Amino acid sequence: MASASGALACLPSKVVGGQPDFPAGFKWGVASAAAQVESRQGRGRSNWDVFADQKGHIADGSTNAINTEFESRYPEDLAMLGSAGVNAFRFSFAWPRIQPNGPGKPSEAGLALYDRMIDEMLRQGMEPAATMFHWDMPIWAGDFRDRAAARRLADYADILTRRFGDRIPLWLALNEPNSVAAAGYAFGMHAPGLASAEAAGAAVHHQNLAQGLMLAAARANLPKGAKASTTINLQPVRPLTESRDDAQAAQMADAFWNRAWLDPLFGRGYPERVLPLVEPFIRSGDMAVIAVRPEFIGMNYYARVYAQAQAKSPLGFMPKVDGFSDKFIRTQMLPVEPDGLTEMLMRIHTEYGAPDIYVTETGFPLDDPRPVDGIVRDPKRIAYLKSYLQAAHRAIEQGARLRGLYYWSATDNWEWALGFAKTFGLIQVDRATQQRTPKASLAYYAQCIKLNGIA
Ligand code: IFM
Repeated sequence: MASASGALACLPSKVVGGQPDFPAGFKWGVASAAAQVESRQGRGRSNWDVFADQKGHIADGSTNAINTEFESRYPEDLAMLGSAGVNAFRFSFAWPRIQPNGPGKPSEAGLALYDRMIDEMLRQGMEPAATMFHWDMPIWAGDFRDRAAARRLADYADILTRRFGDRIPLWLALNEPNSVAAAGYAFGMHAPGLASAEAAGAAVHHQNLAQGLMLAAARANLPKGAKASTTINLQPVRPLTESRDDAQAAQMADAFWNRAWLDPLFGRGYPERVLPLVEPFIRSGDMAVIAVRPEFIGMNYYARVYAQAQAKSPLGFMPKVDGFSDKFIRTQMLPVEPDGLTEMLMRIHTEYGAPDIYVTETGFPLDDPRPVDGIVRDPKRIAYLKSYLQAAHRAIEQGARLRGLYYWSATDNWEWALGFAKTFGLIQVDRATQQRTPKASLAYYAQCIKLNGIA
């Protein structure tokens, strides 16, 4: 097996001896999600299986049937990360593996698989951080138009936190409910492929409700010291152009993308602009369930969003990630905007009562070369990662209580509707052979971890 220390040889020489320091106990993590790495073997059918099996939904014509076979190959991946000094691993449970055929009693085989995985993370020196729901919904559970999905997720959260609460100190109820509501229910690009304002409003409120119920179950079950919150894809929003329409679109986009999740979670109710969408679904008592006021928040950050007014869009705007593309350095799908990370961290810090923050994802999809001498050389990823670490550190200097950062992703994987062509990993996975090869960026990350600073 190739190792991260082997990859050190191909790093630029200046990388050693950097600073500044990160806080003591900082989590240097990597992130992953079941639906993007595990195969379908041994689990029930999911909403994403249905979506991926329909022609035309996945850009490269692939499906998620095999992925990187993490469910059997995890010891190799975790060993490679452990040898690089990675001290935290964010993964998700596959709900269709835990409750494959219906509500109620979970599958013992499914639970036992995660017992083994978690034990292996701990053995490799990595603190597990668990996402309970990262988009893969068993088909029996329906979708978020149905309020009952919230109760089903709460039962699932109860099962998980009872079984694994003793070994997992950091829990996240949902991953990016805003991406789910936007891509899956407003814009039809992700499962379940809906494009309507009504479906989007239901998906906002029922996910917020699910989150509140899941966190109540977690709080009842978790031992002292274990923390539970959620993860949102938080991005500063700007208008695409200087037009008045785009300025208004940006306000709506910020309300839908950021504030429809943060505001009710911290007890402030829904922002006014989003109310007409969610109001039909709110029942008495819901807002109190949703107002969890968590002690930390998970934030995924890649780049800013640029809002364009569009009358035909169910939400009145379209999000553009690369609005001013000529001004940006671009990866395979996103611009590189480190300063947006500082901005968003500071916004959470100042507007939401200075909670602890974990950047639960950030990363860069690049056209990586084939390995040479057991290493994939990816100098751009190193440069981008360095700039994001610097941006994160600037926020710490300004007071943000950033406690950890999880690079997305541990390995190359299945990027949902974009298939396998977008590669984010610190470890390359050869699709034909499943061979794992470390990238130079993993060795760079290892140096940062060792310094607890920026190499
Ligand atoms: O791959 C996704 C992940 O599942 C959720 N956050 C964004 C990543 C990159 O697009």
